[in-house]
Amino acid sequence: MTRKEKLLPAAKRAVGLALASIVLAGCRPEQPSGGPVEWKFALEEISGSVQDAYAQEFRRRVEKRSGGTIRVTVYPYGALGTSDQLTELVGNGAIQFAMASPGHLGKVIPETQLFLLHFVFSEEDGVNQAVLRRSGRLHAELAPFYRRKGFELLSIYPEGWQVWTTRKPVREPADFAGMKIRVMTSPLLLEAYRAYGASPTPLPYAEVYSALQLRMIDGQVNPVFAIEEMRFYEVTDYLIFARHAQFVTTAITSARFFDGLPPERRRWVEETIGELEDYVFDVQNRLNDERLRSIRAKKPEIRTVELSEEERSRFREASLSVREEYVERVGESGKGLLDTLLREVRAAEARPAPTAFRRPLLVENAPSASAMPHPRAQSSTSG
Ligand code: 6CS
Repeated sequence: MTRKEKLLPAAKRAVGLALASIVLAGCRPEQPSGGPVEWKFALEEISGSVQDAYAQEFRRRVEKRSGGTIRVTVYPYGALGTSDQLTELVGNGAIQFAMASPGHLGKVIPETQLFLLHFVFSEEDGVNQAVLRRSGRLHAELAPFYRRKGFELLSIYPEGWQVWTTRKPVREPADFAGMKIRVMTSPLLLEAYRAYGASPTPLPYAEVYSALQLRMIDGQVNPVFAIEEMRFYEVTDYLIFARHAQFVTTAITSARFFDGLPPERRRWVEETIGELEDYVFDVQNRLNDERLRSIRAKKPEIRTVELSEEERSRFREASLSVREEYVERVGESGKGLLDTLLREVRAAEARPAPTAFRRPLLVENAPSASAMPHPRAQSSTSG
């Protein structure tokens, strides 16, 4: 699906998905003709997105390493199915690679909902990147939970800060009261927004624009690049920057496929995945910055609100009970993973790492966030 294309109506898409599954299920990665082997890589995002940049670079590097013996086909969101369906397609061997975001994957691998908790990451982007690396402890502790479900966890990477898009300003949890906010479909997200007094509404990605347009929901949450490319900004009035969570995604393949690869091909995959960590980190930084400028240019009347530290601390306080809910739902392993994440973030913050830096959240020409008055205190907000 390209950025300009309209989203398919649900029924038409369902038929398309069924057909795509049948077609793909009949394909084998090894080509009997002796031509290049085809690897299929499916995305939860459209062409031009962060995930697309990742997969296109994966394609370029793997094809080069293989000397033309492997051809990688990238399927953007909408071509094969919803996030849940892509995970299924990897599981049944119809495709070889996919992105699987914890916001949806949490239904299959509850442990991954760790990344849906609020205020667990550092405010320093470089620290978060370091903590999520394939060589890190968190990756090592999370990978066995993917294995249990038949998947190899290739990479965990951040796609930027989550931003609330709303029709009214939000500065404290009470501002969420009764607000229907669309969330991804993992159950912990319902708890995360109920903790603020909102009415969370889980929906697949493709249905968000029309739900906003038809006012079935009042707001949604996604990183800036996605708000721009999915045109959510057209049907919203406010962008609320709370730095409450990073959008974290994972790249997966099937364990059976991965284990069955000849050592040389497995090495090509592993080397490429390793190189893409820094690559995609830079891409998401750039896209989130550029797209904020683009939203402002296309819709100058949109208002941006960046919460002050004091305002953030009220949300942080309200979010803490959801950590307990996570541990309760996931059990001892969840407690271990949460402890590891918090410990790793603290340790990385303490290290003078060259990549650790705090980027200004709002790009140039942004209205001074902390200078923005609370709507209850003053009558006008701008941005
Ligand atoms: O909100 C969602 O459902 C989607 N958002 C992004 C940025 N990527 C994939 C995910 O499915």
